[in-house]
Formats: sequence, C-alpha cells, structure tokens
Amino acid sequence: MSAPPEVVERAAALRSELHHHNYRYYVLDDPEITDAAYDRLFRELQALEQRYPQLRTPDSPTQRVGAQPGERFAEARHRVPMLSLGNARDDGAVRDFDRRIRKDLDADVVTYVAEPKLDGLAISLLYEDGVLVRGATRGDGSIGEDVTAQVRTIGAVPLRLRGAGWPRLLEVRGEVYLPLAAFERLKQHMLASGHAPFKNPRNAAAGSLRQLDPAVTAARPLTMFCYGFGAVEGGDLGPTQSGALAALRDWGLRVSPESRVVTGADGCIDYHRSIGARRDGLDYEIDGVVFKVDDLQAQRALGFRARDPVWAIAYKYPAREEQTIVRSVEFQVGRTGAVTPVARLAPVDVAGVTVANATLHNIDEVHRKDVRAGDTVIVRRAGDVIPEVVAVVDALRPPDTEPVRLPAQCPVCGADVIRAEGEAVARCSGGLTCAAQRRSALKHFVSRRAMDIDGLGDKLIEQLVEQGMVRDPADLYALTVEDYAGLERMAQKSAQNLVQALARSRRTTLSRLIYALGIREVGEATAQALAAHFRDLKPLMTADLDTFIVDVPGIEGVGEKTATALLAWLQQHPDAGPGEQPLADWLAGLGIRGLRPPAAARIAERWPDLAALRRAQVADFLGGKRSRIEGVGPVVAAHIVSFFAQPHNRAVIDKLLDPGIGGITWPAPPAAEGVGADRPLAGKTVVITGTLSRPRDAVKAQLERLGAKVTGSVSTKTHYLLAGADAGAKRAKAASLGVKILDEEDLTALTQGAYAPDAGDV
Ligand code: 9MJ
Repeated sequence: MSAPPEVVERAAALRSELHHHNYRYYVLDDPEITDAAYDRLFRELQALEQRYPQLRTPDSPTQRVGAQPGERFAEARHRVPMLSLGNARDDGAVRDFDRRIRKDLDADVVTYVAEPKLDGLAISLLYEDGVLVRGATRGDGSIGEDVTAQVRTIGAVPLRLRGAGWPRLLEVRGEVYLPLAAFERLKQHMLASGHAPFKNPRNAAAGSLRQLDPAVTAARPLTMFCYGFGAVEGGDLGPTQSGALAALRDWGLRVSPESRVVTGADGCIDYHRSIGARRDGLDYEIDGVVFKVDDLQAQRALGFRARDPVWAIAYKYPAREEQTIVRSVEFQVGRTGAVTPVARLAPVDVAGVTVANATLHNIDEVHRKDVRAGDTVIVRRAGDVIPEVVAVVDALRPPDTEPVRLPAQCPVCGADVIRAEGEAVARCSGGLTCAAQRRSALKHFVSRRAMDIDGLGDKLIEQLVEQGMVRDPADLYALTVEDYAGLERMAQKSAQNLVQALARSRRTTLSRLIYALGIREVGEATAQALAAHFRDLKPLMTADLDTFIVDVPGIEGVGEKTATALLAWLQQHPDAGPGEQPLADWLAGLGIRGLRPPAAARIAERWPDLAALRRAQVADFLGGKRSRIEGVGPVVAAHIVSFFAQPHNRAVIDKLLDPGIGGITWPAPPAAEGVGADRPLAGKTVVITGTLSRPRDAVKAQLERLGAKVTGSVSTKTHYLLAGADAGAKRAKAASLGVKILDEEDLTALTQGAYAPDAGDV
C-alpha cells in the first residue's frame, strides 16, 4: 500500500522534529518539550511506520533499537587509524612537550585545545552523506569491532547529522562513557540482585556497549563526547582543531563543554590545575587532560610517532586506585538496619584524599572478593562516592587469615541479623529498639500517617535518643510533662500539648498501629490489608509463613504455552462442554498443541468443574507461591514473621498495649464481623463438600453464625474445607493448596468453644 503524500510529509516532519528534540535533550542537555510530548510525537511516527513500513528509514528515531542480537561482532577497519596518546606526568614534561612543538614549528608561542581526558571507551562513528553508517571500537587502532547496532541506541549519537556543510564522508572519534551517577545506580542494582558489579565506570561502559544484544545496551544510559576525527572526504573541517570541534557541535554531535583554547605551556598547566580542582565534582571519570595543537596544518606537519600523534599529549592525574592493607573488617548498621561490611584500612592517600575506610557493599561481595583482615587490597575512590575495595592482591596474602563471616547478632543492639531469601542485604532485626535505627523508627512511629503525634519533631527525637530518655516508642508514653519540659527549647506549654497529643494518639486504628511498627515493606496499604484480614494484633503476631503464602503445585506436563492455548480456546468457545464425556477425555480431544491425555487428566482432577477451569489463570497451571493477602508476597511475609519472632519487638508491643504504659487501643471490629468466643470463624472463608449428617443449608447457616463466609469452590483464598463423607475432588484440591480440612466433629467442638482451628498454626 503506497502512502498518501500527506502521510509521507507528516512522517518526514515528525522525524525531523524528533531529531531536533533528541539533540536538545541528549546533546545540549536543554530539552524544549516534556518527555510526554516527546513520547506522543514518537508514537505518532511509530504508528505511521507500522501502517506504511516503507516510511521506516534507517535514520528514523524509531530505529535506534532495531537490530537482533548478533552471534559475534564483525571486524571494522578504520579508514584512518585510531591513535593513543603520549603521557606527561608532571609540569616539566608538559614544558618539554611545548618546547619540542615550538622548535619543530619554529614558533614563539603555540596555542592548544585543552580538554578533559575521559576514561571510557574510544569509538569511531562513520557518517556518509550525513547518515550514521557504522560505529566501531578502537580495537588495535587499525581494526576494531563493528558495534553499529549498539552505538545507534545511544541518544547522544545522532543517526543523521544536523544542518549542512558536513563532509560527504566523516569519521568522528570520541569516548563513550557511563555518567558516574548512572554507574552508581547500575552498581547498586547489580549488587541488590546478587550480581558481581562492574569494577569501574570504564568497565561498565565497555561492558554495556560490547553487548551482542543491542537491547541491553539501550537499557544503559551511555553517552558520548566527541573530540576528534579520522577520515574526512568531500569537505573539510576548517583550519583549526577548535573550529572543527565547533563544527562537530553544530552538526549535532556532543562535544565537551570544558574544551578551551589555551596558550603555551603555562596555559596548559593552568588548565590541568583548574580541571583537577573540579575533578571530584564532574559527573564522569577522567584520568587526565589532553592538549592538542590547535592549528590543523601544524598537526599535519608534526605527524606521528609509532602510535601517538606528535601534536598531542595527555597530562594525567593521580590514579583513583591505590594499594593498602586491611586492618579489620567490621559491620556497620545503617538507619534502615542494613548491616554493611566495612574495611578498616591502613590510611592511604587516594588522589589527594586520605582513605581509611572502604565499603564492601554486602557479605556476598566480601566472599566474592574474598577480602580478609591482613590482606593487601586495591581501593578506589571516585568523585563523592564512598571509597570501595576493588580487589585483593592475592600474592600478598599473609598466612593464617580467616574468611569473613556475617555476624549472627547486630553489633549495635545484639538482635538477630536476618537475611531475607533472595536479598543481598542482611539486616538487624532490632527495628524499634536498635540504637542505630532508633531515630528513624521513632520518626516513623510518630509521623502523621502512623500514630500522628503532633509536636514531636526530628530535633526533639534526637535529644530524647541522645539523652537516653527514649529507647523505644513505648517510652514516649511513659514520660511526663516535666520530663519533656526539661528538654532544650521546650516550653511548659509545648510539653503539655505534646503529652496531650500522645494521650490522643492512644486511641488509634489497628492499621495505623501496624503501619507505625515500621515492619520492612509494610506500607499503609499493606497495613490496612493486614488489619482487615487479621482483625486483631495477636493473630497477626502469631501468624506463620503459611498463613500468608500458599505453595500451589503446578500441573505436571503443562507449560505456559499449552496453558495459554487451552484458556484461549475455552474463552473462544464459551458454550462448549464435555457433555456426557469425562472432562479429561474431552480436554485431551480438543486438539490443543502439547496437551497430552495424562496432563488433561491432571487438569480435570484440579478443576473437576469446567466453569472453575474457565476462571483459572495461566499462573495456576505453572504453580508457585501465592499470597493470601493483597500485597503480602513471600518477601513481605518473611519480614512480618521475622519482625514478630523477635522477642524485643514483642516486648515493645506489650509495653505499647500495657494500660499502665502505652495504653494503646483501637475500636473493636464491628460486632457483626467481630472475632470473639462466639464467632471463632469471623473473617474466614469456608467451603463445604461431601455428604454431611444434616442438610447442607443447615450446616451453612451454622457456619455463618460462627462468622464464616461460605463459598462454593476451593481457592487460595479458602481458609477451611468442611469435608463430609466421600469428599472427592474438592478435598484433593484443598489438600494440594494447603487448606485446613475440618470434619463435622471439629465443627461441633467449635460451637462449644472446645476447638480452635488455628491452634495448630500458632
Ligand atoms: C579522551 N579520552 O577524552 C583523545 N580523549 O586524541 C581526548 N582522547 C585523543 N582526546 C587523540 N579528549 C587520540 C586520543
């Protein structure tokens, strides 16, 4: 289908608008429109291209992540070799360099372009007729790797040059890098997910770009500064390096805003000092500055040595990595209870700053690097981030070192240190009572959405904690007006108001109290769901993991594809059914790919009723862990259980509820749904199955009087199955879901108060 002329025109206009906004955002760092407005234009172009695929030009902004992952990188030969740089280590070497240049050029003074030397990955971009046709790594300088698909995903790399006047063929050289902030985020993400993080931003940039799957590269916020050029055909860049950089900038390439024209060795040395003073504040890693003769004709006259241009030199800064000795490995407890290993080091100067401590991130990292007390290690310091131990120098390990172990108890408060399944971070479970966490626990406790205690600001909390007046939230209630009035900047009247506010907060709601306890990952919504489900604090405190999570077995022999195909077929045939045929046979005969008779039999066993099968979800076939309470998955459940398992947390709760101390109360749940001796099944869902000694309706009415909700089919939401004689499929399902099964005798015992169905769980 050929596209109408107005559509062709609109697509071209959208492409050019999107190129422009890309340039404003990635290159100038000065966007003109919001992300949402950009997305609208982007989607409009995508829609047009989908309708008329012939409009999809290679330089379209929609085509950045188009390519499929390759098997390996192809070779890319540079038209003009990519060079490295000679180094100067001190001012003297810079003066020697300038003296040689002046002599060779027979000049009194020489001007240079000075710019930061980025520590990233050198890349060459090839533009033909203004369109990006290839991206390549440096490789050995002559032949690199073809990373076109990967480079195209970098927002700062224009797919088409802007403006006019560019040479017909142009090789642009520059450095691809990962901004430090993005590197930190990536590192934290990798650490949290149990991966070995990249050692430094340069490795991260190289590792991100050299990904065979360009989609992985696209997910990393790489960017690029361009600083030079290789082949230039069918046009030229003017007479100077500085002019060439300005031209690159005009054509939409990103050039360092720090680049300057300086005069003579003094100008170079001043520039080195001024950038050096700002090195820690830059959002990228640099290992020096570079000086290049500004006059391009002079560059050509000076030429090259083996690999380096004669006309340029790098003036390095001190390395950000140094070697030192680990005196000990200790564990620090942060404000959120995270227990973090820290290396205490023999102090060492790292690029002008004395480093005596370095983070080891988490215990997995300690083991991965196998850092031990006595080891010689390499420490790294970059920008404002905390110094870290990069690696151990194995050859220098003394005999008799011991591997580091995660302490079982919090070094601050002695509470158990707990590491939730699948989490890299270990935490002190002291919560409310751990001194390291006390301030933040108290601030959370009094906050508006928790206990809503007015007049207890951060400063006051700090004082109370520092003076040892408050160790846990319950202590707040034990203090008198006089106690509070004795604090700094606390008037008698304010102290009275505070004590009144505390008194008011005593009458609260169950969900606020649960939220106020500050259980990890229990926010307001989860606290509300827990309050609604448990209706009291005690059952929540005694709940075990199975109360929150059920392990649903999958259907053997049925994978995601088959389950999806079966459910889709059922949806498309709402009136179909087995008739007289057994359900299993009927299912096996539907012709669903991959659905064999044994699997069909298992499905029929799990869902003997076709209507229930129609309501099933793909996940039900695959099995796994399911929550019984909204928002409480396995991780949150583990946090809740371990919180209440800690005796000190229970002690604080006892104090909070003690009428003589905290005296906290909340309105009892409405009588109709209340949990009490006469309503032992309040809030519980019960299913009846099998043959009972009485009519089913009578049993149902009795269950409802006991507070239960009676439903028809067993699911993960079911609490109990009341099973009579000959109970079949429902009983099997209940058993498979871990639902508790009661018989009529249990029911009789219940009505007489002689049996508590939950007792076994507690
Ligand atoms: C870096 N890495 O920032 C050069 N570089 O020039 C700058 N590298 C270079 N210039 C010639 N700014 C060869 C390498």
